Amino acid sequence: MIRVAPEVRAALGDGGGVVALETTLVAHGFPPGEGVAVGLASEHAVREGGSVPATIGVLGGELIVGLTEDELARFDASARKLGPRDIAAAVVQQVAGATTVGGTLAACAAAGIRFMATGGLGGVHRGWPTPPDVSADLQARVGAHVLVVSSGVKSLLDVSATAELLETIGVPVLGWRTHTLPLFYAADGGPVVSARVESAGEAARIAERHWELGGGGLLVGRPPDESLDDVEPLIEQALRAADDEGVHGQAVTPFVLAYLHRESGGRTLRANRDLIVGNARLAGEIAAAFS
Ligand code: PSU
Ligand code: MN
Repeated sequence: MIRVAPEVRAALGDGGGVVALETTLVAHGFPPGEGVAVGLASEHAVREGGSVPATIGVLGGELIVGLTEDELARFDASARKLGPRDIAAAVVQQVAGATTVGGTLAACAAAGIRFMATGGLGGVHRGWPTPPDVSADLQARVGAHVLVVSSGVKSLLDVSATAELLETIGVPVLGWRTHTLPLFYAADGGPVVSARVESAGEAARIAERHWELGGGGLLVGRPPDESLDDVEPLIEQALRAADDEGVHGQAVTPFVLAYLHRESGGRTLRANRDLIVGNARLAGEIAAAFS
């Protein structure tokens, strides 16, 4: 049911650095055609960081850990969005399925991968408990012993509430050369992290100690290189539009991202792409330092 690419299997066998990458952002996070380029650039960045990329998704009845370039090219908006609970059905029903952070973490746990990169973690949606929408990305952090590099939590969510929940479930939140959790598009203004780290080696050592103590997931928050500090009004507008159009559940995040990409004249799209690729590079460096 799980197919691990030969290069990934070899790296795992030798104790080399491997970084998992998700496919939901490829299929649903960018306009048609652009997500695949972001996925490929992320793979390249993981290699620059000194590790092997393993992009994860479901195709033809298999959970693939390490998609080929041709396979990755098949991930478009028609792919089913797969959280941890959705993988088995997609495998049995033989549909193309793009894994979220949570879905990718489930695959990491199955394949023995310790590092992952993404753009922004899912979390508690604004207005909780109406709707009672908390991303499965959070719960998946408990069981999978994986360090995730992201630019914090997606700022269309309730970031403070998400940070509180990360504390409750025991996830160390490490700030990459910062003492606050990045706000996805914006570098500053987020909640205080549990520890600040200055180097890939330091992050890798903390992960090692955390796992020795029986801990599960860790988060490293890397601020975007170029901070967009004026998108909050647009986010509020996008969330109102989602509400007006009756968009809810799994469809909210892709709807809001597409709205922002369009209404910002591509500024959020460029920022999103750049932060994803930068996070992939850092994850590659941390995974290499760990090995
Ligand atoms: N980061 C991005 N773009 C994305 C995502 C992350 O820059 O599209 C995706 C991830 O797959 C994450 C998902 O798991 O958004 C969260 O969706 P939801 O809020 O429906 O759980
Ligand atoms: Mn959700």
